[in-house]
Amino acid sequence: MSDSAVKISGRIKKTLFWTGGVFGALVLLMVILYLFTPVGKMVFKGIQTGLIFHPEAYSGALFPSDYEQPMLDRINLPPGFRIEIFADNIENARSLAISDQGTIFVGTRTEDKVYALLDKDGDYKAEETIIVAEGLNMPNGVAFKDGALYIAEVSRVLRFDAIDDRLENLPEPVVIFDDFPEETHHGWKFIAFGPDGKLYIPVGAPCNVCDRGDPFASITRMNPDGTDFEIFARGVRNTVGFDWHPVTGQLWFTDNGRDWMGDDKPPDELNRAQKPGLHFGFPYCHGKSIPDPKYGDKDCVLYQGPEIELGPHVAALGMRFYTGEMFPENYKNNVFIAEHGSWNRTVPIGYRIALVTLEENHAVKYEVFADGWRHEGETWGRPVDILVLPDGSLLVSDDRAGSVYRISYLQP
Ligand SMILES: [Ca+2]
Ligand SMILES: [Ca+2]
Repeated sequence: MSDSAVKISGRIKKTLFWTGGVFGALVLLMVILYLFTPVGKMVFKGIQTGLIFHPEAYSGALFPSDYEQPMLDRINLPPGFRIEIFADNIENARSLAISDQGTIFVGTRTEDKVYALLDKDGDYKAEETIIVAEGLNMPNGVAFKDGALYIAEVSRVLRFDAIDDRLENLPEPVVIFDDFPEETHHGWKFIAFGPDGKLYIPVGAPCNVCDRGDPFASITRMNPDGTDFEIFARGVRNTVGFDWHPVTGQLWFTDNGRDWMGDDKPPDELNRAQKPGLHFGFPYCHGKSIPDPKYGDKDCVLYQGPEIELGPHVAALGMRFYTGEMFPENYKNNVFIAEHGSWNRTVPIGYRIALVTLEENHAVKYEVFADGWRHEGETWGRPVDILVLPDGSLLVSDDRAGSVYRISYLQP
């Protein structure tokens, strides 16, 4: 071979070497990025079989959208309904409660604050936001009773007496209870007062699936002064929303199903507790009849199944019975559910408000009432809680867009 031929062959080898190297590095980078997507994680853990390539599964996963502004023109509602901003720039807006005087309290989970929203002129737009408390540990839960605001942290419950008269000059809180576990996994709490005058407080399971015994995976209750603590219901993985039926007075609650069992199971749940002492299945059984792979030898008939199975991984959080007069008659005493939206599913689901219709004290129908918080692969908002205002309109909190919306109805 001549010298020039050797030179050319050397150059080809070099080019091939570098091309191969760059290509290999790119492939490796793509594999690493894939493993960080929700689908990649499921494939890696063996929960998904086959490498799934569905555009919906990835959009927004690697490069999350920076939409953090409400995009209300994207929301779909039935005819006659409209949605507007009640309050904006409420970072991580979570649970909602209303006082006698109409002050709206908003808890947070990733912030350390609780807000009060004031609509002073009654136009259903809050013109003032007051930080009621800060420096708290996941103060997700807020409730109002007899002039006092109650706030639930992970392990404590605080009470601020005569709150409405003292918003400008906030009182020191009274700690009514400080004995809840300190685990933060599912440790944030939704709270509400029942028709029995007791404060209901769930304790989530501190895990995806585990059996840690009382008081984990339960709904507890106590008097407003923190006395007579007891466990009301067991087998509840993580409820972040409940309400009492306006006629029967029975407790209904959402429960978030476990993760890593595949895209389509288990379902989230809407449950009904007709009496104290029931066990709702977790961690042994999910939905109506899905035994857990880890605790698979239990007969699901032994547990209280849900009233209705909701979408898998939808993250059903806040729920309220519609007790207002503004909406058409067919909404009366039916259930609105805020679905925060999935993270543990190939094709995302949720990011909407669902409606569950009841007949004879049983849930018979589950349908979408409002959607569009996830639009063309971009999640710009995530509904958390719902509150019926005295005029019959609904407030909806959104912890991604940091907003509180109002949904109203006018006969079309
Ligand atoms: Ca106003
Ligand atoms: Ca259950």
